[in-house]
Amino acid sequence: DDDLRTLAAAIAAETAQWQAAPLVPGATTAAAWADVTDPADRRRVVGRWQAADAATVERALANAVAAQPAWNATPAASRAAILEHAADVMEQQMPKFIAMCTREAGKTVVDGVAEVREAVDFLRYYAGEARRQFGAQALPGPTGESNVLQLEGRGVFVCISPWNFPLAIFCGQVAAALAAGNSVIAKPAEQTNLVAHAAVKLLHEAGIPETVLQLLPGDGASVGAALTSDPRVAGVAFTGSTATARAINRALAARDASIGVLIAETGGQNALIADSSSLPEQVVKDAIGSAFTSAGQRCSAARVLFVQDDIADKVVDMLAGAMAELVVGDPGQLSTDVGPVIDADALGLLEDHAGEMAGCRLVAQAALPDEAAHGTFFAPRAWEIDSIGRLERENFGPALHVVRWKASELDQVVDAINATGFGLTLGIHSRIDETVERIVSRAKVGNIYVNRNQIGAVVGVQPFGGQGLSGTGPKAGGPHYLPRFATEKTVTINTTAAGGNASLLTLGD
Ligand code: UN1
Repeated sequence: DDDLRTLAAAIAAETAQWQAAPLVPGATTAAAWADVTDPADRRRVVGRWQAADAATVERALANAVAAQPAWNATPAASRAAILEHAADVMEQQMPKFIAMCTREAGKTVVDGVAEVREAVDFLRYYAGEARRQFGAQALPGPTGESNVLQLEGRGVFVCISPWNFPLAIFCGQVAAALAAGNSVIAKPAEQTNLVAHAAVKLLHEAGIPETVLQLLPGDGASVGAALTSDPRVAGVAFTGSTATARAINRALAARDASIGVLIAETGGQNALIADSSSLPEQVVKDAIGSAFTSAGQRCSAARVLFVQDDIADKVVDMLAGAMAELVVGDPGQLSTDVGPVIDADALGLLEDHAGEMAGCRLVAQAALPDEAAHGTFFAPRAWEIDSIGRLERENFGPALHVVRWKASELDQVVDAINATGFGLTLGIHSRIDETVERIVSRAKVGNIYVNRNQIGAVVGVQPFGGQGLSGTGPKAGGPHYLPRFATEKTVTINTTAAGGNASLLTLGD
């Protein structure tokens, strides 16, 4: 706690005005600057940013194409070493990056620590995976022949990252694409350009060439669409809404000269199933942690708590009591549990949802402090509803729903969750092994958490990502992610031919 207090003081001392502009060698953007304001208090300007214009996008693509062969030819271990160095530097600059996450994205201090930790973990993890997976692999074959399989970069990769993990997911996508030998054009979410800009600067200082990693702030309709429709782009890593993933997929498919790959992590309609053998205190604690941490703005967050009827009254009462204790407010204060939502649009969608829930029983609503009036805050709420199918969309914020179920309905509960089409996280609370196994085998989801909270997947430990409407895979922070950013090359050499070509056997080391 003392460490946290020291950190909070260091964060509070970070009062710089930050800037984000395109980072594209050889281009000058004349576009106007826009203010960035603090989600906790919209009167506070924390910096300004500038969107890339069309000429800057074009220059970035040309730079990226020209830079990729030399980067791809750089040994994977050298690429990894740069990313590992960047991870060390980022760790040293933790207060600055946490302050950016707090002031630009409204993250609490505790969330900010987790955010920087995860970014550092991603940099180190994909560096390690590049060292492990990118050496040439000799394959067995007939005598007189050598067969080698090697991974290399696909070309130019575009990384389109979300505002809810403005540093962690940004660094995860970029690190994987770079480690695999691609040149990268990063287009961060418009809400969080400042932290992305600082991350790119840090990576450049660590040794990534400026044409190998470029930053293009801007909106999806102009900058994003210009990138994804361009046949020079070999692949796109995207985290965000299912609708945007579909649009990117269509844009990639429509290009005549190139097919392109999409690696997408998208939304969820995540459930927590608690049966009557579970402990109500633990169910409530984990439901609250999973639904309201990060103001519910995680794709992994719990949205629907399915509670078995014989413990439902107790759980609902305890949930209401615990929600009344939630401290909503300034994310820079260590006492705050729930900060603001990202912007006025997000708040509007949540208020619309509250309107749609008007006919349902409101289980609880946390209190908003007076200062919240200046920020984009949504009071955490829980409603009782009759079925998960009643939710028409993912409600990306501190909104939880409770559904009661009877012992005979376990399979129907899982089928109803599957029927949403989303398949990201699932929480199970039960002390009956058969029940857990039955749910695990039937559920079409990517990450299942038993008797604990269902957020906070750890890089390399809990590979993260969903199925169906929740994403294409492979899972971030897992062993299959990095190869998806690469293309495979098989080289077969006749070793009996004059000259032997024996020296080629070290190809790709
Ligand atoms: C997301 O919200 O986009 O498991 C991903 C977690 C995080 C990933 C969430 N590691 O909550």
